[in-house]
Amino acid sequence: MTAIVLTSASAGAATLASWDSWSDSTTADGLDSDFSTALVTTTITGTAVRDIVTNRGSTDETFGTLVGAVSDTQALRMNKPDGSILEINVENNSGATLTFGQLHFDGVFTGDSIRDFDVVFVNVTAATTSASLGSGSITTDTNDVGFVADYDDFDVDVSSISLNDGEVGYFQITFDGGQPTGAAINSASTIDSVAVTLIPEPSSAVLLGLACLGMTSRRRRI
Ligand SMILES: [Ca+2]
Ligand SMILES: [Ca+2]
Ligand SMILES: [Ca+2]
Repeated sequence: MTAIVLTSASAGAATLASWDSWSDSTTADGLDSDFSTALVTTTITGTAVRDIVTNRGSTDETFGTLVGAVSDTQALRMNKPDGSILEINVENNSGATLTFGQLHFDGVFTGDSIRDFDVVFVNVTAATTSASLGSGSITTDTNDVGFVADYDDFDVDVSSISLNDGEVGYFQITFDGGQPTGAAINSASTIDSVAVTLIPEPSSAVLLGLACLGMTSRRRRI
């Protein structure tokens, strides 16, 4: 029994939803994920959403550093003004409380575009906003030309965030650090290979283990 509990509890994070090919055809209702478990409804919206570009994309085959992206050449180009936000929306339809694991993404910028980011979680149902979950800066170099390239990897620990069954919320990534006085009008910031992971509820594994123990006990009594 002990072995079953440990195996279940240490199964690790599972991908909840991901965006890599950006094959969404209608942006007005949010950018549909390429993959999403049946547990949730997910979209990406926000003022930073500009368009899907087919001649850019991260080629490192990971969501952040999480292995799994197919690394096609499509990516999300962002609007440049400081304060532009992306919202990764999650509606919990699972019937249980979900605890998130990590938020992963790849990013690159060119010229004077936005590059610093900060992540919070807004629980719409509970009307609460978390403290900062993480921040960082997208860098660029001569290899990261903003087209098809090996983008920078970002992994943000969001395991302090849970969403109850039926609740709606979103991870809000706010971008900053642009230099709009510059003349580089062709510069852009691009994000790709976005994924949110889930930590399996340890309590479920424990309950499963206890249920098995109970069955064993009853069997022994028979
Ligand atoms: Ca891609
Ligand atoms: Ca859509
Ligand atoms: Ca990556």
